[in-house]
Amino acid sequence: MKLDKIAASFCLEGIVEKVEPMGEGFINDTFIISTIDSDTPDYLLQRKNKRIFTDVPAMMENIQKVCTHIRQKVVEKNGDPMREAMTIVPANDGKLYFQDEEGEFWAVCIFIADTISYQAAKTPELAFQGGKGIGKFQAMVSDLNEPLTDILPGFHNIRYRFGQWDKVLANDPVGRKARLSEEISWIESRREEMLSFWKLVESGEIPTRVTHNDTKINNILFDHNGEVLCVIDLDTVLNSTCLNDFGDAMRSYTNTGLEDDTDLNKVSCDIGIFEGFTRGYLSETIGFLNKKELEYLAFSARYITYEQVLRFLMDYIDGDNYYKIKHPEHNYQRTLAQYKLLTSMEEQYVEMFSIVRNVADGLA
Ligand code: GN1
Ligand code: MG
Repeated sequence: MKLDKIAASFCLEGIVEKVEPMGEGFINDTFIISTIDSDTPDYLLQRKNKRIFTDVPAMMENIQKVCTHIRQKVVEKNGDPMREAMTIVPANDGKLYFQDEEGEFWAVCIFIADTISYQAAKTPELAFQGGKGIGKFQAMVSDLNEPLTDILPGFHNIRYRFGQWDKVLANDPVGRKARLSEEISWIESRREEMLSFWKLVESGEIPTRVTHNDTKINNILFDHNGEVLCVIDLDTVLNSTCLNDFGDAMRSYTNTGLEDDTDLNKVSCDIGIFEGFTRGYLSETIGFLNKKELEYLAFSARYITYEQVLRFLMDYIDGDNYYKIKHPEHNYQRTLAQYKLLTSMEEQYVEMFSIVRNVADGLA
């Protein structure tokens, strides 16, 4: 189906001028719908990846619940709900999505204009603001009592990931396993350590809360004062541990290189950025995080980075079915770069741990 027809299936204000591709997501396809007049908004149109999101209607319900809740909080604080919250635009039939003739699912939200987004955190100050933004987001949804559907069971659950990993390795569908024994040993040698962290989540010592689960820096919109305006890309809002949001943010913020850098010398964990983000994050969350969460905050950076190494390597061994790739070795390249980041975090872990303790003590 043509993009303009898809756009016309949603309750848009104004006259559509054009629909063009935008961004580089690994999962969905994103387009921007521009409208002719300056007093009507532009929109983001997404084709949701139905292979990964097998229940798009439930996902959109989750997103809507979170957006509605955040909107209310923003209004209570006299903020601007059209800029500080995401606005989902329904289809003409009132549903939160449109399903085309080919069975593809589409969703639209208002494009928040005049914002800044970053691919990397260059300064501790920016990291501080990013940390505050994620902390605020978690604080705002901490009293969201409506249940969310678990649309991605096991998303950041390493026990679940090991289940997938073991199957993919047993099948070895494209015969890549034989030459990856070293890389596979990176995963295996840390299996127990990662599982013992996850057991704390399973036992409830580390509680489950409403979380974002994809807190990369490019999923945050900043304003011109350098403060966080709005957290976007809510596809993965789920009940999980707050630590996953902290850890995933650290995986992207602290990386001095690219997620798929070919020059591994460029990849490392910047401890100043780690500290900046931690300060911002804890300034908003210290009131509700428990002792165990604080104790494992620094570890969560290693946990999520490890999980990402596993996911990229697993997808490579599986024949590249999950992540979009730009060339045949892309997932392998991502694996090496994320592993380099992981080892850099491991080397600096003692320092990361004491930064969290010092910042938390300073706020207590
Ligand atoms: C995916 O689509 P994107 O780029 O926002 C992925 C994240 C990974 C990330 C790797 C639903 O996010 O979990 O960390 O790629 N999202 C899903 O950069 O799997
Ligand atoms: Mg994204």
